[in-house]
Amino acid sequence: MASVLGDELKLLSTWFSPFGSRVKLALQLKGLSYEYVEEDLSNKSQLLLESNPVHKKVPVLFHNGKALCESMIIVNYIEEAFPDAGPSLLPSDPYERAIARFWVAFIENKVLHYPHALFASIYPQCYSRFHRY
Ligand SMILES: N[C@@H](CCC(=O)N[C@@H](CS)C(=O)NCC(=O)O)C(=O)O
Repeated sequence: MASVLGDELKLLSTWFSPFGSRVKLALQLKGLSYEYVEEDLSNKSQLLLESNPVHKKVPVLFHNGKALCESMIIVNYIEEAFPDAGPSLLPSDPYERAIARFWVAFIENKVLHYPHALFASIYPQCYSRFHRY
């Protein structure tokens, strides 16, 4: 995998997170090397609490030590911060890009949340008390 000179990427996530997998896929498609740190959501690390104080959720991507939260924001950031690495994650045509974003929203609302909700009901200790499930 290509590493961008001087850039250090670290992903904080957990193995079952579809949102973390989304970021892993983007990094891998771009050919960017990164350090992976597994988070234990039943005993959240200081790193997670400090880097995502609003939601306290994974994934969090650290780029040269700066934290980014929310998987789609991270994916868009990867695209913008590394335009020359690997293929573009979205089509260049604005209409095609809008269509791709439509399907991202569809998958987010209709597909991703179901296995996630099931997992949350099995392992409630991994999810916030005020989580929407
Ligand atoms: N909208 C967030 C969702 C992230 C999310 O729900 N992460 C779960 C793991 S799959 C989490 O960290 N849960 C911990 C909690 O709810 O306290 C994103 O896209 O990054």
